[in-house]
Amino acid sequence: MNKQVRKFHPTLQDLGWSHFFQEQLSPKECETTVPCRVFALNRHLFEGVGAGGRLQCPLPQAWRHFPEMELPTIGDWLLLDNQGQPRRMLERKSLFKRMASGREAKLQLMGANVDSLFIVSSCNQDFNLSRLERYLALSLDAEVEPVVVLTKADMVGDPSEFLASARSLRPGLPVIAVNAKDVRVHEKLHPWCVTGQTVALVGSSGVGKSTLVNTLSSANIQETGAIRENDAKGRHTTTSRSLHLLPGGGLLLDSPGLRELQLSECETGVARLFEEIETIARRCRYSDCRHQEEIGCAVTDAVKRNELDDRRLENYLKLLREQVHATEALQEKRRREKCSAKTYRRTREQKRQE
Ligand SMILES: Nc1nc2c(ncn2[C@@H]2O[C@H](COP(=O)(O)OP(=O)(O)OP(=O)(O)O)[C@@H](O)[C@H]2O)c(=O)[nH]1
Ligand SMILES: [Mg+2]
Ligand SMILES: [Zn+2]
Repeated sequence: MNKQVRKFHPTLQDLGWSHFFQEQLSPKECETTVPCRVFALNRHLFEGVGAGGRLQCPLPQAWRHFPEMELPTIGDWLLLDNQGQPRRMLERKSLFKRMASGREAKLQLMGANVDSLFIVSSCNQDFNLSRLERYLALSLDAEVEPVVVLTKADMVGDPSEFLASARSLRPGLPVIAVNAKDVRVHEKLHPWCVTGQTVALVGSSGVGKSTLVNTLSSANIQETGAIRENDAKGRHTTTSRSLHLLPGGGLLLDSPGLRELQLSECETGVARLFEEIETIARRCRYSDCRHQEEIGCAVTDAVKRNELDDRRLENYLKLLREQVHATEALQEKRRREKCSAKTYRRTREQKRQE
């Protein structure tokens, strides 16, 4: 099929549609609605793509009171009625979320129905194992395959040290060094960028996420920006999330660079990533051992015997503490919202009876 035609008239399968979503439709919905995937969101206005092409439409007024988790994010599937109005959102196959930056305890959805995650970092000062572990925990929690993409390999003589360090984070983890500006990146990332598969790009600002989108789409669709020379930090060029259909198949979700990924409700991901520490911890004398120099702590013993990396243990403990804090803050917020929703309904009921 001609590449241009394919780009503008995608089938639902090109857009990531599968049995998982089809099975959620009632016989009536099959007749009266059409599915549409969220490609971009601007407050309450969404841009979607379906088999009929691209459309822009506001989200229903009533949805504005929905909790964050029930509001659509990039990558979600919506069912539209024959007026083109969204009727409902379909259950997600996967979801990435984090604690929003700022003081208020708030969840931020980062993308839905993603098949693999490109954790992008560069062969420069951005490279940081503890930061990579945060993203790995995020993907393992969402049961999405992680791939570490190390950009700017062309800027270092030999990227093998970066590759080896990243590979040490998890057995079998795919780690690929690339020059994001070089067309050969297609070959290297092809296994994940196939028709109907959605890949999300995450990482700090300036690591080359949008550059990868441009090279993989063979087009200049995303703005890119130079990094600061002294510390290799980016300038937050991309400011909103967006989904892009690749001419050769596959979808890429570009996101703004994160200063720091604050995980939320990600206990399973942390446990999966640090499985070896949790296994050693079963041998600690006390079941509530905090692995901080307590008597009979098998974990700190393993560090002393050089069987466990001190940095990795520190990061594990830090992520666990953050999880407890984030979960408590979110539970408290949800309790408050439940109370105010009840009051809202009661007042509305009273007004109706008057
Ligand atoms: N030499 C080289 N430069 C690269 C590579 N990848 C990205 N760049 C450059 O790095 C700078 C930042 O790239 P962007 O694609 O804007 O980075 P980003 O991750 O999208 O950044 P934000 O949108 O701010 O999150 C640009 O000047 C790119 O040309 C690479 O592999 N090699
Ligand atoms: Mg960008
Ligand atoms: Zn212990």
